[in-house]
Amino acid sequence: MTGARAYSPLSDESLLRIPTAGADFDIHNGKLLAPILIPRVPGTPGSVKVQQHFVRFFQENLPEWQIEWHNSTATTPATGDQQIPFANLIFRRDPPWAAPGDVARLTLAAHYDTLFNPKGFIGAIDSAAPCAMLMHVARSVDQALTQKWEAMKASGDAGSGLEEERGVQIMLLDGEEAWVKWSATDSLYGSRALAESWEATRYEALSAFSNPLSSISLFVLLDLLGAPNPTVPSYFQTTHWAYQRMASIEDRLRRLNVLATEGSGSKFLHDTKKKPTQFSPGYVEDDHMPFMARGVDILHIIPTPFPPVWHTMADTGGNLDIPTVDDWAMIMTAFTAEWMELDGLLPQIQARRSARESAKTEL
Ligand code: 1BN
Ligand code: ZN
Repeated sequence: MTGARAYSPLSDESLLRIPTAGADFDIHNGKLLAPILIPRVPGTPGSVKVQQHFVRFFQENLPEWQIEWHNSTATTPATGDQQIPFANLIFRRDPPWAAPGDVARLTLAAHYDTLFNPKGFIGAIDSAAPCAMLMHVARSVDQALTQKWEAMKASGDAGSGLEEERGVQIMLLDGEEAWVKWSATDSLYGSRALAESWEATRYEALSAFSNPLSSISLFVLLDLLGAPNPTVPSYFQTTHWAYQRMASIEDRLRRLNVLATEGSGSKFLHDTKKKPTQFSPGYVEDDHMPFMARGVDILHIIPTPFPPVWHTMADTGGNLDIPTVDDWAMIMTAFTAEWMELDGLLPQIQARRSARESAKTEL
C-alpha cells in the first residue's frame, strides 16, 4: 500500500446503485447461497460440490476473472496417515494490460470448509454466507471494472505508469477449521500453505512487487457473518483507516435507507472512535494469520462476541438473518467499488424496491 493516493468516497448516486443479492441469497434455492449450505469437510464430496459451484459461477457469469487453484495436502490429527487434500480457490481480475507483478490487489477472503466434528455441521455463518457475499461482490463490480479499464485504454491512461495498477481478487480458502483441537498445526491448512507458497513465488525482475504476497494492498477477511445484530470491532491500528472507510460506507448506506437492517439494531461497524492506545495485542486467530506474519495489512471482519450458534449444529441456513447477510454484501460491494474507484461507473438498477421494503414484505 503506497498510502499516497487521495481518498475519494463514492457519491450518494453510486451508493444508491449498489445492488442487493435478493433471491440469490434464498437458503433453499438461491443461486449463490443455497448450493454452499451443505457439509464441506476437506476431501469429501460436499467439498468438491462447492468448489464446482464457485468455479462454474465464475466461468459462466464472470469470464474475465482468472481462476487459480492452490492445492496442498496434509495429515490431520483426526485422520492418521491419510493425506487430506486442501484446495484454495483464487478468482482474480487485473487491468488487462498490466503485468501480474505490477498490480496491487484488494484481496477479499473467506473460508469454505466446515468442521469435521460435529458430523453434518453446515457452517452457514462459518463461512457459507461470507463466501456467497464475496460472489455477489464480484458480479456487482464486474461491469464497472470493464468500463473503467475500457475508458482508460481509450484515453491513453492505460499502463502510463503514472498510477499504481489496481486489481481485485477473491480467495475462497480451504482447511481453516481444526479437525481435533485448534493449534498451530491443526488449523489454517489452506491459508498456511498458500501464504508460504506465495512468499516463495517471484515476480519477474523490475516488477512493482516482488511476489504475490507483497502485491496484496489489503487483506479483508470475512468470517462468522450472517447472524443478527453483529458488532465488529476494529482489531488492528495499522488498518484502522480502512475500517473507518468501511464504517463510513455502512453509515451512509443506512442514511440512504437502503440497508435491510436499518432501524432494527445497532451499527455493525461501531468502533470508529478507537484511539491508538486502545488497540490491544489480542486478536481472533483466523486465516489472516499466515499473511499477517508476512507483513500483509489485514482488515478482519469478524464479530465480537461470536454469534451464539458458532460451532454448533444450530449454525444452519434457517438461523441466518438474511437482511443482515444482504447488508453485509452491500457494504462489501460498496467498499470494493470505492477502493477500485468505480464512482459513476456502476450500472443503474432497474426499479429497486428498497432492501428495507423487501425485508418488511417477507415478514
Ligand atoms: C473462526 C471460525 N474460527 C473458526 N471458525 C477461528 C477461531 C479460532 C475461533 C480459535 C475461535 C478460536
Ligand atoms: Zn469455524
